[in-house]
Amino acid sequence: MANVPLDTDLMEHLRGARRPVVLTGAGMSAESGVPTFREAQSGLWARFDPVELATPEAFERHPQRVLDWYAWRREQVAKARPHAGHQALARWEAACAALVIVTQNVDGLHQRAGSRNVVELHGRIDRDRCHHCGERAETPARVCAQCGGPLRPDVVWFGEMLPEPALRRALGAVSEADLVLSVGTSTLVQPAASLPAEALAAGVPVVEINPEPTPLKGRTLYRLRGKAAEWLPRLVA
Ligand code: BJW
Repeated sequence: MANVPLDTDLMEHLRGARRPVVLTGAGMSAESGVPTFREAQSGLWARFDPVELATPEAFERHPQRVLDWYAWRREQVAKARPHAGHQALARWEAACAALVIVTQNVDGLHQRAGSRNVVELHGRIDRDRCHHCGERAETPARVCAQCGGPLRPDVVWFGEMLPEPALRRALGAVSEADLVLSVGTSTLVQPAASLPAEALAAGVPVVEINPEPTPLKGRTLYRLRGKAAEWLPRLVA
């Protein structure tokens, strides 16, 4: 928990970091009221089948079912507000312009807290794009203005490639990082999960903030058990 004394090595890594990368997952938004995916009781996948809702095949078979589910999730995201952890990361970026946030989250909460250097690996839930040609929809509509294809949320579903520029930026930032924070992610979904693993393989310190264990392991891993909104303001004073 957040009242345990901080390891001196860890504090030195944090204070000395010149090119930090922060990887965030659904747990980062949990305290803002956005549900995670894989938690046993409260996770979305405990109540809904991802194969039926978060794959291109599901959208092709039952488009309205998928659109209705995303409309419900968009309402949740619209109500959410950034918390003290998001704000701490925005302050860190103000003090360290090289900081990069690589997020798997689709909710835009980092930007709403003031972070600018944010790489979105899994897209954005508040935008639509064409399922056929990929063109983003600028105004609400059902079909694409370019090709007439069906519009869908601009997120990355299972079996789909991540946006190439975002993945390239994330890989580049991690390859140059001198510290990686992995916050609120189960590190189960590829390729995002490989980012902290690559840093550990290169001997770069990785600080993990999570109330639960994850598969990450390595000599340079520091595990902080607890929640993002408790730990981050303490790490980034
Ligand atoms: C707290 C907290 C608090 C709670 N504070 N912490 C190699 C091997 C095996 C499989 C694959 C592979 N490569 C690709 C795959 C397939 C697949 C994959 O990885 N599957 C695994 C499940 C096995 N990956 C893909 O399909 C990806 N595409 C791809 O790789 O293309 C090439 C390819 C395709 C097919 C085959 C091979 C190559 C695309 C992945 C897209 C993921 N999409 C989703 C939905 C996004 C849209 C939407 O929002 O609807 O993205 S699924 C979901 O998982 C969402 C998340 O971004 C993502 C990651 O989840 P995350 O963020 O880690 O959340 P949780 O819930 O898992 O964990 C939350 C954590 O927070 C927990 O640990 C809690 O304890 C913690 N927590 N409260 C801090 N307050």
